[in-house]
Amino acid sequence: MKKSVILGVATVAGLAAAAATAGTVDDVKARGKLNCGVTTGLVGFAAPDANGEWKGFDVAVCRAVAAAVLGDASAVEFVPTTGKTRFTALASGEIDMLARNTTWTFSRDVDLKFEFVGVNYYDGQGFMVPKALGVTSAKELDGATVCIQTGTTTELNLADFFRSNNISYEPVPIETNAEAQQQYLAGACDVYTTDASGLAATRATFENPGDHVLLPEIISKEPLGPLVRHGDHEWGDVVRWTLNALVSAEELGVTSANIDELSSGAGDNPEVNRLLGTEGTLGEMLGLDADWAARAIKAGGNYGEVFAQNIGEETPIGLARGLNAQWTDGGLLYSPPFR
Ligand SMILES: N[C@@H](CCC(=O)N[C@@H](CS)C(=O)NCC(=O)O)C(=O)O
Repeated sequence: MKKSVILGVATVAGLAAAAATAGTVDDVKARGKLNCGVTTGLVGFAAPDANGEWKGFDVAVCRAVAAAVLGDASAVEFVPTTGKTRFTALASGEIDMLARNTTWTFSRDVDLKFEFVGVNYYDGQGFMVPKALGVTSAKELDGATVCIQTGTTTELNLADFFRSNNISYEPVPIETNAEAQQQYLAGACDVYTTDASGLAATRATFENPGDHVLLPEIISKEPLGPLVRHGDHEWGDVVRWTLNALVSAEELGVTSANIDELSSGAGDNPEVNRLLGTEGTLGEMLGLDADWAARAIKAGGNYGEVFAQNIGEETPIGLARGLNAQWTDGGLLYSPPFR
């Protein structure tokens, strides 16, 4: 068992090393389409709507990159991946980037040979239980059956948490969120544990969300962000600075409502002008044109607009900005400067 796990990891790293030599920016341009790895479906983050169109907070990152590189936010092939398949899909070159509630960890960066380009959602692992169980703390879960997605940090944190609290659990391994939801609602497990944002998104789709409670414990740090293969720095820069453009746009007050006016050079803030390409040559340095960031921001709005529209307090998912507020509002979002 152990051997096959080690071999599996070695294979992913080997694939990544092989695929990283290719110039992904050129591949994407030549293909005319961005292959973007997402979840198999998590409403609010990445899921097809009634018309089969992918929507969500992570989907917005894919669309922003496609808009920046290809000038078309719809030029994206969304490739569904599970917790287990996502890394092989990226390492093998099947996808150009992964934008799927993936936690930035040491071993994924260093050992699996990926490059996290930033964080688009600061999260932590939580627990959901049926209200009827009467449980008020995760420490009361001794002996519980727990639905848990394989190939995730969730699995590892769960083992750490129960061990350090000297309690035991019985894992019910599952592959996708849809399966977790089904198993949990059918009573196959007492508890569902995953990133708190995933729990909120899952609970929002329940017929009676009020029958389920999120326990107070958040047992880990889960900085979620987009990633690419190690070694292709030009591509890493494109994805990193596209994400930064969305974050900076919010900080600088660039919105869907004023971007057309500001992109015509009407603004008098020099950083906004550099971001939108009316001053300086940042786009050229990235191998793109001057309007790359303006297009990325227009695709779905700035970071705050993307958040509010897909997962914010006015949506059924109802997430507060919390740690994902701008640093100027007491949160952790902090884009390096555009200069
Ligand atoms: N952040 C954790 C967990 C990510 C994860 O797989 N979350 C599940 C539960 S929200 C998910 O995205 N499921 C969607 C799917 O199955 O496609 C990790 O990177 O390992």
